Amino acid sequence: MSKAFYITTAINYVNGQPHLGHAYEEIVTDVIARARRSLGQDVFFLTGLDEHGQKVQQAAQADGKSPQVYCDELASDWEAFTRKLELTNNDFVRTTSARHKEFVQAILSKLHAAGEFYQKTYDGFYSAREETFLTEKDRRPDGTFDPTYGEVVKLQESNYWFKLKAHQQWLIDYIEANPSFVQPDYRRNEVLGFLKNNELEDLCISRPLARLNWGIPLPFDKDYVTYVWFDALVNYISIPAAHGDKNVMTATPNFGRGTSDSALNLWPADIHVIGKDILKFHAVYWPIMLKAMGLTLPKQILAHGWWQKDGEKMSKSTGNIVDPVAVINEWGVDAFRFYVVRELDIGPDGNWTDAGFKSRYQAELANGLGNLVNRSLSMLKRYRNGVVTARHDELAPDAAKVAADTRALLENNELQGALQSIWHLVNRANQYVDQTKPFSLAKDPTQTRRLDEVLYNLTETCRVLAVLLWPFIPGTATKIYAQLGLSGSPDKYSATTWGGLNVARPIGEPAPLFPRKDA
Ligand code: ME8
Repeated sequence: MSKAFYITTAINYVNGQPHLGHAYEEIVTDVIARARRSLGQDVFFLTGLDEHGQKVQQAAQADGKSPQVYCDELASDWEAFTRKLELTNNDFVRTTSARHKEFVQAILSKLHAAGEFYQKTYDGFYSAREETFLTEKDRRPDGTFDPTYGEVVKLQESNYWFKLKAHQQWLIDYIEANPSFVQPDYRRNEVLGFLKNNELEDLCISRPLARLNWGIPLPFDKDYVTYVWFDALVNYISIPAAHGDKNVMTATPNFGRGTSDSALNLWPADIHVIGKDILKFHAVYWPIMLKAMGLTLPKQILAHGWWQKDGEKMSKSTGNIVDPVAVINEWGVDAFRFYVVRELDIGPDGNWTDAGFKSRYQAELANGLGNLVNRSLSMLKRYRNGVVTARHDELAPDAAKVAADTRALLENNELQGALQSIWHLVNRANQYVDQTKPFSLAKDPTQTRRLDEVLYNLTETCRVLAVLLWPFIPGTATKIYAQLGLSGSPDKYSATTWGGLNVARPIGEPAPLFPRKDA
């Protein structure tokens, strides 16, 4: 089986309900996955949950539940959330599942046998909030630690450590030789800067049971569980292994899962989509872990920025949050999907404002796209009983240019740019209505032919737009197809070719795509 385009999100901590940041990452990844499928690629999209570690154990405790019960309850909310966002993920990983835990243990055994770990007593500082060991170098000039670490305590503890240090120069060389490995460029420079200016510390991969019991037991020492990040990163290969991916199985010869007849070919991942805060884990620790396992590196780590609301950090405690489910219930999932991708390019930080959301809804969705489709189809219904007669190519060059530009942007994961490109066609077609004035042509018996031409151009443009929009707002794209009386789904980019409309077959019923909300 040929290799699929394999794309992942970070796996989300199940210590609460999904928020705007999670929704954004999932939608960006889904748009890329859908776009690649539309362009003809076989795609495997993986998302899921990070269920171990201290954060989850503490959240469960605060809720008076055992961690497993707590995770099981929340996992069903998170899975429902993937459907709410209309994600097309092919699998959903939970790090407490047997398929994942067994694989992590197989990897740990292999690395242990290969001498990649050693045991030592650590004497230093520890941030419980970030579950991380700190050194003198982490102190700020005034001697304190960054407040993001929360309370920092002195700690003396014996643990297992993974040898990272030895690979520092190799990683620098790799990132320099592969400019697309970390994107955008400024994130790549950040990683290179970090690697060149700091000596890498080895990574502590265990936590003593006495302090934390919510984790995967180390297969070679029953007194320890696995550090949550070592467990979590491995999800990107444990799921391919569960699907029998031979590229991953070579790294774990003793691992018994997977059947060859249904085996998928996934690894290496084409894109890991992550937020900027977890870049070091993905661009430093993960490549070195893979190298030690004898596996190829992912092709790209694509880091997006962080959302704020009204210019302030989002936080449950201050109530400054955006609840994606509430927005979707009020405005529809496509309005939400559209806004987050149109508003924020993959890379910089973004700012949610309710006014900005409403303004894009009104201007771009209701008055732009919605109005174009509704007036085009309503005029065809009124003047021609819903039937276009003959093909006409006046807007064909505009549609072809936008389709070509959009394709190039999609292939480069420039989703915001792709939407801007698509809106050139929306605006061009709305302008075409104003210029050709079909409502005046309809009153003039000598203009019958011209009206036919104009209506064809408008209707066909709506069809092409449905195909272009499908990765972003699939429900709306499907509604446009249905209103055009077309069977099937607008999910193949090749259908952007001009002339696909059924001549002489009536369209369906026009209905507003984005109802105006005047409140
Ligand atoms: O970090 N804006 O999980 P997580 C944009 N379990 N993105 C945001 C955001 C915001 N305000 N807040 C969070 C974890 N994110 C680990 C990952 S992967 C092997 C393990 C993004 O639930 C964040 O950057 O804290 C990350 O990519 C994702 O949401 C999950 O964050």
